[in-house]
Amino acid sequence: MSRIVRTLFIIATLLLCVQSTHAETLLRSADVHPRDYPTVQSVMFMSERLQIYTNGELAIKVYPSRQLGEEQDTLLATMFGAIDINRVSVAALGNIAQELRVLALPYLFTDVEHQYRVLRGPIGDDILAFLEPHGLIGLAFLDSGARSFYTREKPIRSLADLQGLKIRVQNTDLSIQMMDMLGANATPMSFGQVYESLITGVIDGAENNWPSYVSTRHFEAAPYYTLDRHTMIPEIIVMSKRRWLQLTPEQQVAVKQAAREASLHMETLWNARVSSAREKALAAGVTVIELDNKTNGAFAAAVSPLYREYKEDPVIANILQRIHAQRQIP
Ligand code: GTR
Repeated sequence: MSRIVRTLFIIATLLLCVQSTHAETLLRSADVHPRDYPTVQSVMFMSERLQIYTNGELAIKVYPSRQLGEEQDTLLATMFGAIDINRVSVAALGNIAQELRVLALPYLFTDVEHQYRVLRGPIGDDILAFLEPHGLIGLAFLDSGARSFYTREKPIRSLADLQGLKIRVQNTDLSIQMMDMLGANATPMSFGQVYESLITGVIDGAENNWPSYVSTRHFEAAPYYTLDRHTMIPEIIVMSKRRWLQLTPEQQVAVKQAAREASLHMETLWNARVSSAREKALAAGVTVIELDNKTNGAFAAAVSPLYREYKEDPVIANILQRIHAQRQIP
């Protein structure tokens, strides 16, 4: 089924459901991850809070494991109002609201504290607001750690090892450009296709954080994990603006509050999951490669032209400057 047909199919099915259920109390939420993954658990936590704050008027039903489709498809359905809430990677949103690409730039954050200062403060709020003209309400950011490379046949220990390798990337211009600069052969495809592509050798590797690397079982097919931490692209919870406008002002406040609490709760869920994923991978014999400072520097230098390019956009240049100013605790 082509992507557009698939999306229309999802939209039609969900719109039919809207008419036949008490949809005003049950918000549908999509996620590509399985039920026990922290993002799914975090939106379930949001639902619990929401029920409390609205005296049971609103709750969320999460459809995990790509039940409603791949990330980009469900995002379109969310913009149309056929899906109410969606938990996606910010990378997927950069294709819709250009300004959000700033958060997908490599080596943007010095550490997770820097990322929290940015995302949990006024810069984060301003970035969320960029979504509204596109039919989406940005509710909150969630942890996603750092993305690193993993490969099937040989470990990546230097830039030279990466040259010409077919690396699966999220379907965005920025990640393709980044792989070009690193000398890899970017192969965009949806998340759900990666496992089979690794098994069959259609690609040589991919890149993701510890929890995704393990929950997808990619580590079984690609047992060399190079912790180069090239990006720290957060997750995000968005809501369809069409559905948002149907809520009362009190319900809107409750949704935002519940999302904020889910975002804070995610930190604990995430840290626990990173540890357990790492242990599981190590127990399965995965080889973990840490790069020395010089090699890390070479990776960062290779992708630095991206900054020159993105700074040409005055809006992005301004956000970048504000993000950089948060490197040290102000
Ligand atoms: C994960 C993210 C997913 C999806 C996936 C991917 O880290 O949580 O939403 O974007 O990466 O690589 O497609």
